[in-house]
Amino acid sequence: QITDAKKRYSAGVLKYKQMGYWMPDYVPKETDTLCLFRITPQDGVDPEEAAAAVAGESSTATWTVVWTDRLTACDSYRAKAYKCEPVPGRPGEFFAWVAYDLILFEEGSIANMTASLIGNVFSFKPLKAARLEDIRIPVAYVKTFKGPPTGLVVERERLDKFGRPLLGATTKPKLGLSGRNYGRVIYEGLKGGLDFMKDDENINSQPFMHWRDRFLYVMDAVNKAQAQTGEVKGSYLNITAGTMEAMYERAELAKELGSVVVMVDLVIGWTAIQSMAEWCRKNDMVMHMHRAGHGTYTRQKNHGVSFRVIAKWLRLAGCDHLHTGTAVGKLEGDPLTVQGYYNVCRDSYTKTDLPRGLFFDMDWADTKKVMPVASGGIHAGQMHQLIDLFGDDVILQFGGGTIGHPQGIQAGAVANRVALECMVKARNEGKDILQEGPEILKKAAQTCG
Ligand code: CAP
Ligand code: MG
Repeated sequence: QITDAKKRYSAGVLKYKQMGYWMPDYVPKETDTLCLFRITPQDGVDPEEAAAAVAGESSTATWTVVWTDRLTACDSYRAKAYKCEPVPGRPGEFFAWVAYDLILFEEGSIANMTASLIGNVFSFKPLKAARLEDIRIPVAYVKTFKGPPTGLVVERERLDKFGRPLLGATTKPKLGLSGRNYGRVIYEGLKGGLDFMKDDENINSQPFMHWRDRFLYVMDAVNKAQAQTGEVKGSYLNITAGTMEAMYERAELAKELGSVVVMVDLVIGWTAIQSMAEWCRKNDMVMHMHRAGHGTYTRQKNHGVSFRVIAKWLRLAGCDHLHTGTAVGKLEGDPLTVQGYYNVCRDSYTKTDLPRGLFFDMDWADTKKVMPVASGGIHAGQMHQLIDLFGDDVILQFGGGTIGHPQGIQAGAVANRVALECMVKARNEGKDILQEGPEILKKAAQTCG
């Protein structure tokens, strides 16, 4: 029997349908997790078989029937591929819908859910490529997560800032500054009018600047800027490190020095993210998530995981700020798709919206909202486009667009704040900011040198 199965398998003849993973009549339950995969079967592989194989390999199956199947209640444990359709305009690609029973995942664990859904299946030979496009996580499973430690409503209350996007900047150059020079950049940016400054994704504790030096100089700068401006300010202290112990140590010092926010990189992994979110929850700290590394698996249109799925997992795992793209800056992303990511961060109920890439309704059961962060090659001259695309609940982050200002860092920060305020005012007065924006910005620029 095993030799037969191997032959069939090598010849591309799959038997996952026969094994029970293809159920075209299945009506998904409200408590099921639903996944939409984009699959590209190898030549000669039947798409429905491929869809069934995805269901099988991401739940209970291996490449052949095993005797021990009969010792389990296999009907509930098997995932069910219930629909498979060609992707319009993309020959060779198919959408496959798969349903997973609630009992398949441990409560409150993104690590467990992802080990099934993106575990083996992406290197499965009968598929040339596979991409997890979207996911509907049932409200019953949503309720097993605590979500963002602070959430955007409480964050605004703590900052006492309403009715406009928040402004930030990433300190540049990414690497090489000493603690003292670094602190100067933070001070000038905040004093000039930014709400936040930010460590870059790759700054941790390198020979040119030990993390403690960075934290001390940065918090000194934050305190001085707060005293001078009378506003609450913050600087995302990147606590990413090689071990959880080191991250906790760094987070503790950030808190002791009076920081309102800490930052981690996506590359620390799901379990570390959930642990740091729990720490932030207990310590009234905002958690900034930098999505470093995501492009390695979100960018290709036919293989990997869409960022909208990553954003859903991150909202449940718990973060307060999330980099979600800009559509107008230096990094890849089209406006509608990027708006779909913003919906995932900010909606209480994510409605199906195909142009924005949202394939399912999803009830978030009032899970706190994440503040999306727009960054990557943006500058004050795009303020009208950014406000038009993303509205008020967003952090606009200009790194090069602040620190690269011809008249200096503080002047760059002033320019951003002036551009933001004039554009919000124009929008609130009912002006068509997309049309009139550039002219309004030019005039405002004359008022700030
Ligand atoms: C931006 C940035 C951010 C990226 C992240 C950089 O600097 O600091 O890491 O924008 O991308 O290193 O490029 P600039 P995303 O403002 O000077 O471009 O937000 O898409 O995750
Ligand atoms: Mg960066």
